[in-house]
Amino acid sequence: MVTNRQEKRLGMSVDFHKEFVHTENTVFQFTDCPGFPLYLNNLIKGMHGSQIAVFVVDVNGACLESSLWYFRDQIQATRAFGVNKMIFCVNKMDRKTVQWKQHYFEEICAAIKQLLDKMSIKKEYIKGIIPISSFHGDNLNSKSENMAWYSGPTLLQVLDSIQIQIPPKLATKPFKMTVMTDSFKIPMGTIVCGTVVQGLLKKGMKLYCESKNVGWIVLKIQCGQVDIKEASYGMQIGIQLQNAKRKDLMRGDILCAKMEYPIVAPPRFKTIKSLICEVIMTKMVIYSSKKQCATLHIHALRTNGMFIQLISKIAAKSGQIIENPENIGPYDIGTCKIDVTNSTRCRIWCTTYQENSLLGSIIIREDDQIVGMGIIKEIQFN
Ligand SMILES: Nc1nc2c(ncn2[C@@H]2O[C@H](COP(=O)(O)OP(=O)(O)OP(=O)(O)O)[C@@H](O)[C@H]2O)c(=O)[nH]1
Ligand SMILES: [Mg+2]
Repeated sequence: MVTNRQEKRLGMSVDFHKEFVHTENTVFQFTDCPGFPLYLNNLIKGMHGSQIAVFVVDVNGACLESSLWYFRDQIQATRAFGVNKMIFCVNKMDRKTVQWKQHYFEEICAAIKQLLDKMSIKKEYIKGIIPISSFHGDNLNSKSENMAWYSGPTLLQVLDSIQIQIPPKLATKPFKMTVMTDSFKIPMGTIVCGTVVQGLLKKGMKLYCESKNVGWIVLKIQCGQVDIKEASYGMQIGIQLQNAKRKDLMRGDILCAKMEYPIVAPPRFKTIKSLICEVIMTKMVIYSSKKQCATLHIHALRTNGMFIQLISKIAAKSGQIIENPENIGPYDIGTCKIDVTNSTRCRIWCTTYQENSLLGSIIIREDDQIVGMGIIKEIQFN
């Protein structure tokens, strides 16, 4: 989906875009995320809260080969945010050089499987590898006549067969929603879009954000441009809030039904100072002697953090537990303190992983690479 002017000029996706697809049983919301490494930031924000990841891979092996490092990052990002249902679509089977031939598909299939194996992705996470042509619609919602050799399901059949389980603990908690896109004003209030990460939302409820004591009444809830009366865990919705101002709600904020301390909204004048996180660094080594910075993605929020203390680590090679380690290297499981007071954002809202896995997972990024990931174990306030 290339929709805005910048994307049309560049000929590629820059931001993420959402679109609804109705099948017999379900309404799916697709988020088309940019594939170019420079826009990794938008890919991470866009895919937060998703239940299933669909990777579109070019059938041309050379394309996969050249972007393998980045493809690996994309898979890691989805895993870090708890997406454990993956579908791989091998696209462009119509190409003149490919001509719907099975062996091209098999070759790329083997390369994907080898990569997933190397990354220790469990077999049960892989819901299908499907040869498609997005130009001609082959194997998307109807079986391809051009690829009679393929006897597996189409993309929609795979999607329809996947069962989404709602964690019972989160379904009954007070409502919370991450704000995915900046809000916009309409005459009757403000529209804000996001993902329900716990609880149930009903029309007429009062929602809060930040430590403001004002609440906004929910006038309307929409899902897939259809008005609905209530929204539950995992749904991506748009809500109309009475009297809210545009600047009150930004991408990365959390809207909640109940003011809670210290989980989401700390009291006025209190801000989050640091996070105690358990991390696995994949491409970056953090040293206790240096104060290193990196970009943090916590749900739809992007901020920057500084590693100020290494508390302990389980060494990747020996399995030994080391207190106050000198460094945390690739694939060590480390516990560290990350300072977020120099954040580019004036407000940061998150929870511990134990409280809500969708709000307490982090991805650590440097430029166009994912260098680590982790979970928030404790939040410290000023
Ligand atoms: N032959 C063929 N070409 C395709 C097919 N699907 C996409 N393309 C071409 O592949 C190129 C990239 O397509 P996009 O849809 O922009 O790919 P994308 O993965 O969304 O790319 P970004 O979001 O920019 O990373 C375009 O030139 C398309 O015309 C297909 O099914 N067959
Ligand atoms: Mg695109």
